[in-house]
Amino acid sequence: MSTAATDGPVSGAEPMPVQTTTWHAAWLPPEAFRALGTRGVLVHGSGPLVDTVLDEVTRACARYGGRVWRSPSWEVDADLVLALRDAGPLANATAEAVRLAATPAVNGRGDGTLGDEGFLTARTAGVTVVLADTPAGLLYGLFHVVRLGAATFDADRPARRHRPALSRRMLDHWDNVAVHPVSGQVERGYAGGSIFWRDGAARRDTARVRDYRRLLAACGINAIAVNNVNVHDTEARLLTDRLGDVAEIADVLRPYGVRVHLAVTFAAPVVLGGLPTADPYDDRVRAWWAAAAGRVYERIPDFGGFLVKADSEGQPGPFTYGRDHADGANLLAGALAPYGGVVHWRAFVYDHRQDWRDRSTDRARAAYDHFVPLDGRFADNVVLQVKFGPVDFQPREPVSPLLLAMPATRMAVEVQVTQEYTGQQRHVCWLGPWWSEVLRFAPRGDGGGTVADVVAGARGGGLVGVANTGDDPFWTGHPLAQANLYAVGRLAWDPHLDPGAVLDEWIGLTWPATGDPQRLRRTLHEVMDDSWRTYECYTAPLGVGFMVRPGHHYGPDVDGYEYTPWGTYHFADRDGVGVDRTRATGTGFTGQYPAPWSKVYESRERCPDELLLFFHHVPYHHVLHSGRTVIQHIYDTHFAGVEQVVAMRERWRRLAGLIEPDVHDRVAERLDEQVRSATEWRDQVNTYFFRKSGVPDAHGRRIW
Ligand code: GCW
Repeated sequence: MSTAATDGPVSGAEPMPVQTTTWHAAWLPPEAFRALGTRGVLVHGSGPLVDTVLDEVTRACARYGGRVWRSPSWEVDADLVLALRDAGPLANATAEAVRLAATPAVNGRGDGTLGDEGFLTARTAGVTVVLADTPAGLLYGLFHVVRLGAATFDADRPARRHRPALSRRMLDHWDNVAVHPVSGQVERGYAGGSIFWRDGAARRDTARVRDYRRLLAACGINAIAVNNVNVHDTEARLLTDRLGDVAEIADVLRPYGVRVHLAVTFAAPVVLGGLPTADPYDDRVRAWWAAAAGRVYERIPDFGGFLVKADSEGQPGPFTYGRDHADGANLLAGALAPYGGVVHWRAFVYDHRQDWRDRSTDRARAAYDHFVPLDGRFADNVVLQVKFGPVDFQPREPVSPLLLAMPATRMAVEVQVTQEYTGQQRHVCWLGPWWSEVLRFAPRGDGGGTVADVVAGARGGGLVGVANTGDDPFWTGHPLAQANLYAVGRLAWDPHLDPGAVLDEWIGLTWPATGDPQRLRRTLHEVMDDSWRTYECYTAPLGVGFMVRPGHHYGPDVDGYEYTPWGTYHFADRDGVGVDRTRATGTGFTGQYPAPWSKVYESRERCPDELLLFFHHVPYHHVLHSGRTVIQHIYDTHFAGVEQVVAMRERWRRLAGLIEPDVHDRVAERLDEQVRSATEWRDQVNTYFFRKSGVPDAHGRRIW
């Protein structure tokens, strides 16, 4: 069971970090609480998460000289009131007026509440009021105030209701408990070791996790899976004799509204329970899962549920028993249902042992072909977790058609915050704009619903990000990669946020006290805004994907996957490049989309340039919408990409002295590496296509 099919060393790009006891404050430095900490603050309500709010406010006020009251208290001169609406009358007259006024305002909308996690803000007569119906809502309201900073107090604001669009906002940690010989402590981890596990055991010091839970709550994350979806022997036991370790993490995260989920192996009844089978139709198997779930809820009453990678890359699954994935998912769902738990069942199912000669098998088709026939058969507490693109977290892919094709199934969209295919946290690659594009994609064309709508609300499965964090002093290896983690939470809360505004929030929170905030903000935008497109420029062209070095997936290797069983090919020859996925002459993948996209992608003429080689095999002289030929586009973007990275590095240099030297140095080091790596990409890709095509660069630049 522990022999997952992972193609080579997967976290080998970085040496294990030096153990450290201090770490960067990320987006919650004490200064971020200054505006709040200088005020008089009343906290009204009770419950463990309200205690958390009080504790945060108390710490801020102790540091910056403010005052805190907890209701009931009648000597109140607060200029910020954080209150549960149903906790009774408020001592502060203005706040009480807002509370009373809010009731009809809220009642008149939607379900008449602020929701499980929502809150209302208003400022009037010198008092800022945050109201919530639940302690979790109050906590999110507090972090809203932190985000606004001084602006919380600068002018009157009408009452405004805030509710998360997506109720499930989750991070999946691909952390192993035991260091795996191939995938290491954290599979695809580029930020050191795990903050939960080390060398086969739980890390007993929870200080790091305590800081992490605050970061998560402050960006809106409310669930995490604490172990890798490739479940090896040691990790399988988190469900049974190592459950205590999971319970301890859950205890730490609970006061910040973050629920714990566990990745489990489908073979658990066999490998842990000693049964001869894991067949979903076997009564002993059902009983085993029911008992296992019962034990979990005894220890962790608010346990979120299971996460399962089945029949994928060597992980066991229902296919072994001639059952389908609805049978498999419903088995686990049945065990969790009495307790309100949910199964996140991954749709990443494809044949990783295909023959490269076989042109009829298309990995992009696999998830849809497996799952669409099962629509309507999944239990209510199953969430089908679908990677955003049909292949594998590439820097450019179309949106997975599966997300659009199962109206009777709860769906979550999965994005990769850890930068496996986007520079492994050595390259600056700000992914907010990419995820925003995915979430706003309208499957049936403009005017129809979006991907965000599919995953939104109580029935939607939400947004899941594969975590990019570890025990690195900067949390994410590359300090600027913190912004990606922040963004995944914020975009899950509100997928319509402008990613530029999210970046602004992150900058403001992370560096609240810098000498020249405008220069810092401007430079960070210059460095980060287009960094994802820059990365795309110097790597695989026009959506064709991969071309990375097999195994660790860092750096160029144009033909690295071309003759392998993994199903990721570009088919370059002397005449052209790209994968024919049309219905007319190719694999038929375009037929998995509804109109208008089925037609747009089918047509070479209408297909967007950036996805042309994903859908079509075209000659090098094919002219793009941009007016350039494909081959000239390849040359131009690769030269431009490197120039952009060089410019980034120069801009970053000019920030020396404006931010902490350790942050500056770490980013500077990584930019040197990014320039080196981008240059290597440019030269290998350009040379490869020059040699294949024989077409010279129109501008006579150096190609090797
Ligand atoms: O992209 C691939 C990665 C694997 C990963 C797999 C998955 C956890 O290379 O390392 O395994 O995706 O998403 O399951």
